Amino acid sequence: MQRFNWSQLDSAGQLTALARPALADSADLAANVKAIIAKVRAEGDAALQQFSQQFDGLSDNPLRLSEAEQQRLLGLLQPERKAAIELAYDNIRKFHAAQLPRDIEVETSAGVICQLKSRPIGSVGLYIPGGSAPLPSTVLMLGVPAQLAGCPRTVLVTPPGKPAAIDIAPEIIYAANLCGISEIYTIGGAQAIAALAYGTASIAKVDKIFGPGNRYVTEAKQQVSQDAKGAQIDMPAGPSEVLVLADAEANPAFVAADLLSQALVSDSSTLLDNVEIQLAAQLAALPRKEIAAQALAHSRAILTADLATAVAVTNAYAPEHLIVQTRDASALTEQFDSAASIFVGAWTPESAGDYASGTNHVLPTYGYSRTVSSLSLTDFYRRFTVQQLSAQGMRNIGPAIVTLAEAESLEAHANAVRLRLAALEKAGQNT
Ligand code: HSO
Repeated sequence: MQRFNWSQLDSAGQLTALARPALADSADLAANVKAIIAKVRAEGDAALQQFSQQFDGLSDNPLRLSEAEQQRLLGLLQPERKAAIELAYDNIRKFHAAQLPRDIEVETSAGVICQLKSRPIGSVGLYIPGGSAPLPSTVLMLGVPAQLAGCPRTVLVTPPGKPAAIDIAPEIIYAANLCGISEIYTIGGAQAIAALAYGTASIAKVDKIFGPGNRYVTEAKQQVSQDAKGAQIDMPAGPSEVLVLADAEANPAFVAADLLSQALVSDSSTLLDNVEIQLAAQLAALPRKEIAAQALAHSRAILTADLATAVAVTNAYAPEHLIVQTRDASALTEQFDSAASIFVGAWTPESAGDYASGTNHVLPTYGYSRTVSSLSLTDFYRRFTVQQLSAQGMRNIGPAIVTLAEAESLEAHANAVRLRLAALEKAGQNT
């Protein structure tokens, strides 16, 4: 871990201490992804077959995972995993069900009725990473809100297992089925995003694509979202990040365990020392220690003069996950204005929200949480407005509309109202 003493840094040094590692140069990546998307658009299923052969070693990918195959794979699921998925499903469902949007209606002037309505998005596609790290928890984070919103069609895509077999993790299928999803395709990568966005003979196009993925998937999502004929996407995604804010009373072992990802801010140098000792010990015991060691090499510890400065540093960083391990963690929570998801107190590790507390783990990274919200039920709806003016409403606001339209030199807009006001005047004179 790199250590910084905040009060001894000038403003450039403070910016460096909070800088994210630069995302890799993406010129080549963008071109490769563009080519993959173009091929899927031009050749449809044939392109998907070719990419499946090239990237997954599958010579004849059936693309859609049949009901029989889903049942066969479900037979391999261990009972305790099934129960854990059910517990997580219940909590995520409870928390998201409370987010149901409510239509509103307001009479803004006499005879002028305005409504705000929400309706489920027609078809949504969920991208779930597969291979060595399948993410059934992500199926729940995306599938539960899609189910609650009542999206008429929800499809899931996930890369087939290697070597050359359709061995999708049974946990993914079980979580999907709980969320009412049975349309599952064994495709991954940028080609899967292209298929969802534009459709092929076997896979009908969707309106919006959700879910995390590698650099190819993320780049493909960006590209298809910039095309009106493509598909909307959930949010900009980047590598996962966590910031722990801890004071002298925090348990160094807990802090170290939470930290095996990124940044620690504290007003206690003793805590920083003790966390370093714990980190070394816990790292040695991790099965994927090389990966964790690499992540830790980029991580930093920032010592601040007091807790108020620690809060300010945290707000400036705008972390995806913020873990607060201080004496009065709940009270401090109100002071954070930019973290995407906050974990309060010694008994609340990030893993709680990652899996089973009920909150959503699809969150903005890279400082986007200053303005982009965590995924919620509303992301599965489209919102639109309705307005209706009575004759009285037209009389009441028509003259102001004409004045504003004239101020903007938009004659056609002004005319649409003048004409009606004239008709009302005439009718009024005749009665
Ligand atoms: N921590 C990840 C999400 C995740 N957690 C997947 C477990 N599985 C990014 O928020």
